[in-house]
Amino acid sequence: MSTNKVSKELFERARKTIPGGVNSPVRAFGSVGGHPLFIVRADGARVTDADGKEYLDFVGSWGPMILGHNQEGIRQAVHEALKLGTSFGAPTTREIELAELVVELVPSVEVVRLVNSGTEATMSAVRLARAATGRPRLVKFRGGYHGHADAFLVEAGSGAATLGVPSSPGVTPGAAQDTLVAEFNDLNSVNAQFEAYPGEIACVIVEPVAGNMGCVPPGEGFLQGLRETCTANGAVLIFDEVMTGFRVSRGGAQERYGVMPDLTTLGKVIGGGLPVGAYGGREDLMRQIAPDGPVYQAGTLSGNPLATSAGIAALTYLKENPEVFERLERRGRQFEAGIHEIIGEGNYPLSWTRVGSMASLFFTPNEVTDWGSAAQSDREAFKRFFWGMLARGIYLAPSPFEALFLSAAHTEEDISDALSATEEALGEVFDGRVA
Ligand code: KE4
Repeated sequence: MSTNKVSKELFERARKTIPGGVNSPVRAFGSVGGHPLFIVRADGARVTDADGKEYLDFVGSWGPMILGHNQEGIRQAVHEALKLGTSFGAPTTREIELAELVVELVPSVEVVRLVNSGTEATMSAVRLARAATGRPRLVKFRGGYHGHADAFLVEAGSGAATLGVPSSPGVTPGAAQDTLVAEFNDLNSVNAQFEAYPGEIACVIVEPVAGNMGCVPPGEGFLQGLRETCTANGAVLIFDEVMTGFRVSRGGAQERYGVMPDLTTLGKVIGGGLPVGAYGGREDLMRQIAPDGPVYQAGTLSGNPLATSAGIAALTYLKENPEVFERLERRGRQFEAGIHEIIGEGNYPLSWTRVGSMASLFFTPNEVTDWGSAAQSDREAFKRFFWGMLARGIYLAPSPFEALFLSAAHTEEDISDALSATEEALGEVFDGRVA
């Protein structure tokens, strides 16, 4: 358990005025116990907590920090934007620049609307799909997480799964009744929903690489199968690329796997660490969004000048330095090779998944392909591993159902250090016991 005195005191103070002392549940260390670290600064691949301790960071603010923390170009861009004011409530040039970058980099996006979070992006994309098709139902996947809008809090992943409330109180039957659940990597379970509800399903929303049950790659043909099923049934295919966008390749999962959705939702990297989300895709769909069309969606701070300046800096860097993805892939391969060496031929009851610079070490010896297999993870063992890594200066997401993220700031030596810590921590967790 962390004995970080100042963080502990801050947490006790925070709990007095903020639910759980945090502004997003998964940060509360609920599934690993103890109290969260209060972070006071971050640079490159490292974060520093309120007790002055520095950690090698594999949370990366849950995905946005693909260039590392406090990246020079992003910091400068925000600094310059700040001199001109913080919010105007009027259109700005930067919104055009960011929209043009998204359209240029994300293959299927022709028109895009900027919002303030991934949740806003996904809830708006589903609203659009329902409006465009005149159908009420959506299909999501067990363990998939698309933010906290009512319709998604059914068998949700990420913090909802971590806290054991995958279907949250407060979500009324009316809000949840149109949400159908299928199994990730199981096309039959998707087709079964279309057969059960012919002509009623507006969309399928999928994390093309699941990241909220841990990192679970799509099986061969799964994404293409979803594409064909949605086309055959006149349903909208939504790739929720809030996590995978600009991460698993510059053009996201749709570029990596060559499957084009009708709508794409984005977040995290698009804002360079400031609050930006976006949804976009086929022009015939997006032109139905107000004020072009009747589908209403709005936001006071959507396209905010500071946030868009950070997003433009982040995406411009990725556009102009495509070799970043090769570097991320090399670091990912280095990490993977080290993990495979540690796991060996069943030394430990663990399995590893990775897509580019997002990965997961699952505390189950079986291959993880969906929520059912991910949920077999030994949560107690993960908890001991988490604290063992923290004690060695490695900051992982405090949940067995999250991905770890590498950034362009992680060096070969950083990965080597993380592997040494992993080997030691696993030795402790399993008492040096071979599985
Ligand atoms: P936000 O509303 O948190 O910006 O985005 C929601 C969202 C939508 N879609 C996907 C695929 C996502 O991963 C997320 C948010 N991811 C979690 C981490 N697994 C955010 C962390 C948190 O809830 O604090």
